[in-house]
Amino acid sequence: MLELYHNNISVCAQKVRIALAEKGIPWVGHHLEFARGDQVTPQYLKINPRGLVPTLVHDGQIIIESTVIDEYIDEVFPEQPLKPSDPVERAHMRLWSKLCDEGLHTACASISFAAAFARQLAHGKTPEELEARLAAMPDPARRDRQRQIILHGFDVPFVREHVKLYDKAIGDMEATLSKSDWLAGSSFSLADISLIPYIERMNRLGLEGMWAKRQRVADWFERMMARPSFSAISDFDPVDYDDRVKEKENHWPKVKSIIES
Ligand SMILES: N[C@@H](CCC(=O)N[C@@H](CS)C(=O)NCC(=O)O)C(=O)O
Repeated sequence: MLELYHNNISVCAQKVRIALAEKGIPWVGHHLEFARGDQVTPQYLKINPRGLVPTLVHDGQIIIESTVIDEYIDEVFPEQPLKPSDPVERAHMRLWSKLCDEGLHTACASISFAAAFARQLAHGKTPEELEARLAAMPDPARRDRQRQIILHGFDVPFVREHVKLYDKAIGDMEATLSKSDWLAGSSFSLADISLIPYIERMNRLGLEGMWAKRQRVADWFERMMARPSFSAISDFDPVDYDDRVKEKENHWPKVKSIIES
């Protein structure tokens, strides 16, 4: 049996749900609500000491980290392979995964927090309750980033750097997609799966201006949304944190000014 500890709008959980959907593998979900701290309860920390989702439990074996989980799924369920057969393309695929793990993910968290989640986390909590919730996070760096964004939003220097990092990553996607249909080369792969949630997150935050002049990224995103596996994102409505703010708020002028600075 496959059990997935996840959150409906977590980008890393979306990566795993898309891989499972591409393979048509059934799974049982355990939804964790971030704002109330389900991910930092002593019980969950025993399964994932980082206090993060996703966590996959396969026949009792615990696998953490979305990139590792996606490769695991592809190895254990080899039908409909999601890794290119060509070693060079496989190396390219892993470079895209590394981009997510080594920078884009943190940038995504900063932008999402500044645009939406900081207010949602603080909502209804006394300063003491908010501090207690932050203090429960196992990663002090992540905790400190969230504290600063709650206070200063997009004006925190590292948030501005993260906006620029994101813009560069989308520029790199545009350059790659001018040479091949898919990010790793000639076939849809875990590289595309890794990036879909990060583009959809910006879309939901109303920051699609990031690829307004990047036609190949726009076309690629249309193709990704047309795949049946996109339901692994679109069928899962926000429960606590809500990234669908584009109808209510416009953060694009601020983000655009950071990109152009
Ligand atoms: N490198 C990890 C990152 C996991 C991660 O950051 N998960 C976020 C959701 S996308 C989370 O659990 N956040 C909870 C929190 O910040 O308290 C992975 O790829 O699985």
